[in-house]
Amino acid sequence: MSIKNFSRRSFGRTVGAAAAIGSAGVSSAFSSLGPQGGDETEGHPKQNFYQFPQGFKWGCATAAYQIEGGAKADGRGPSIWDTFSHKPGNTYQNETGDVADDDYHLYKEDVQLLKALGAKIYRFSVSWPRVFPQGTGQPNPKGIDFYKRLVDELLANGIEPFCTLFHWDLPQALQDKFGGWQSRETSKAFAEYAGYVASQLSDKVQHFFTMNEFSSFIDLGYREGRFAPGLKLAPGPLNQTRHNAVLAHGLAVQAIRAKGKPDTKVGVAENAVVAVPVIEMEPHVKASTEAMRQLNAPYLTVIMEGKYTEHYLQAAGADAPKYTPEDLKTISSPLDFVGLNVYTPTYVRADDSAMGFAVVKNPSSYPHMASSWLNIGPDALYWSPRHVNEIWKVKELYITENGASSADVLTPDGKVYDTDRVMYLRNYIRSLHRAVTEGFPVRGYFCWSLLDNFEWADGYSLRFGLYYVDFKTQKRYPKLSAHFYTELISRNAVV
Ligand code: PNW
Repeated sequence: MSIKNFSRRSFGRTVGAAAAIGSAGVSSAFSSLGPQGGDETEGHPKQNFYQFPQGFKWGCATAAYQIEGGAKADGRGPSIWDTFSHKPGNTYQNETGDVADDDYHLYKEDVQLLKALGAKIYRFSVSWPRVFPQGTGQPNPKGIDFYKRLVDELLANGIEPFCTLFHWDLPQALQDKFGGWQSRETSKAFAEYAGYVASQLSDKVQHFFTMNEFSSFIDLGYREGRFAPGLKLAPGPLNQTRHNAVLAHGLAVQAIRAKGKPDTKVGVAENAVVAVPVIEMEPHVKASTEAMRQLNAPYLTVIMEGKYTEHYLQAAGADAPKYTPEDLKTISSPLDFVGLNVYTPTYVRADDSAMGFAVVKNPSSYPHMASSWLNIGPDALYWSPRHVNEIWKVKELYITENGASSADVLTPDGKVYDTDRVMYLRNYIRSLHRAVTEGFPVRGYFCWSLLDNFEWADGYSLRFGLYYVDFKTQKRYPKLSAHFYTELISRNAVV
């Protein structure tokens, strides 16, 4: 495609309201960028070395509190994120998820956005306080109905629903009554809720994730206080809180199996620390494998192994969690698949310490995306599935999140040229391709995220969407990255 061609061709109609984006929407919004399906690299071999296996599933992920809005609609109870975001000083410009993307009302349009990308899978989360406004007790029929309608809409559009049960919006009632995850009463309540949702949705939803990202909601919420509920616990209570969360996961796995349809599949979506060897050679590779186990000790490692690593217990000393052998059995209930949220690498080298590895601190020049923590390291998307498979021999893996924040600018004619996000995705997905080619059982990839949304403590200041959202009008605009992803999906290859 020549430069001349680029400037001469029209940009297509500005795609405004979500409803306006039909299945041809993404490509028509960027029609100047060339046709779909062909190979435009004139004079070059037409082989694509990044072809994914047939049947590999591509899709997007979102989370209830980040997109739904409708905070008081149809009997929804408050969550700890409602309380936290309404307390001045906790979020960027005191922003809240009260309205967010208003997906509670616009979900049909948002399903069309997915369809326009060609997505075959969608990972959404259920808002616990929509279904149980008080956390336990009587379910709210209007709450679960919303998810039934969403699932029907997805299926009617050829998109397979993947359901996450906990993406951080704990019912406020459970925080008030039990201190949230500080008590195993909350773990038990979670299992009841999970079983109920499975009983209601598993006729149409096959895959359930219990929790999303233990370290984010526990360590940021109960240790650093940057996330809801905004606590800064001492090491002892913190370790107990972590334990209660993995216990909740295990109890929920059992409840879903007990209450769901027989072929229901259960897993977890974890942002495991990804240990990447500083150089791909022994002994750094070996060191990174051990680092992967040790650095994930309180969450993924105990879930997969049924015990805390000796090093974790030793380092915690008197602050180690209190638990029974039965707890460990529950926590390590067998899973059908593991979901990995992958954003950044943690570099590791071999050293002479007892554990045989050291974490290497990045220099201040290390590149990152708009989020200051989002260091760019495509290799993470190779090493995460490789380590998890080599250490724990999993049946199936999904990349349950991967994506990037970018300082997106909407041009007057409704375009967003997020070249940095495209660069990020292209390189990460190439690394994923390597993992798949080497035989690690990754079955699908969910891009974070479908559309710009409430980015927790960062409010609406950081945008992760493939679709740009004008939060004043609720109009959605496909970004350049949406066009990129549409092409990638249609060819099942990196473009
Ligand atoms: C994940 N960190 O969160 C979540 O699952 C999403 O809800 C979120 O929007 C997305 O990644 C992008 O941030 C994280 O500070 C939040 O390292 C913070 C961190 C990592 C992940």
